Amino acid sequence: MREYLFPILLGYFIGAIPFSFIIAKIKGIDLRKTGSGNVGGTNVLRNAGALYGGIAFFLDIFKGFVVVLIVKDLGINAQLLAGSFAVFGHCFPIYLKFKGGKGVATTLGMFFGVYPLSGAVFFGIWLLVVGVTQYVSLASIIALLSASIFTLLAGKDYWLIFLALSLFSILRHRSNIQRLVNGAERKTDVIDIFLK
Ligand code: NKO
Repeated sequence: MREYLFPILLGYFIGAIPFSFIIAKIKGIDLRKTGSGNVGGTNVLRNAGALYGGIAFFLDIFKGFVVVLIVKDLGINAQLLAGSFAVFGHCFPIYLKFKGGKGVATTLGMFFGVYPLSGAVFFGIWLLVVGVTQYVSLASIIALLSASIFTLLAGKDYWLIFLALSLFSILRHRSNIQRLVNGAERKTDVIDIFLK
């Protein structure tokens, strides 16, 4: 157990750094009171534009990636723990009274760290769905499931961890799902915002 304490604590405290919240704050925006109210990259993009949104996306992804990288030599279990706790840290950050984001970007970073090809699958599917529908939440849900199923088909024995993390993040999209069903979900033209 003791050898897992380091990955758990590292994952949690790095994952809990609320980069999206901080980046929006630099622009004078309180993310919790703007747009969807979510402290995630999408809400930064929506309200602070491509530069700030891009940096927020990058840092929230990077924290999930880097904790996996740091514990690489400790083996796969340590990597999975560090990555998973980074996602929990992002969702329940001690620095924001435990009210964090939905965990999508940090899960993507963890996927990239543990199994880069699954991260690539996530990224491709996410871009495709967001490009076609402009619903970021829908893109996130489908990309999380696709990357997990890909990991299963690739025969990785940690696929269940990927799927569990994905379901955890999807559960945090309940209000988005409700809006999607009602036709009330906001559209964000991510690709247009970035290319403009
Ligand atoms: O605010 O509730 P909301 O609508 O924000 O947010 C729902 C959303 C929450 O998740 C996020 C993080 C999503 C991270 C996805 C990372 C995908 C990589 C982004 C790179 C963008 C590069 C675009 C280049 C276009 C040319 O589900």
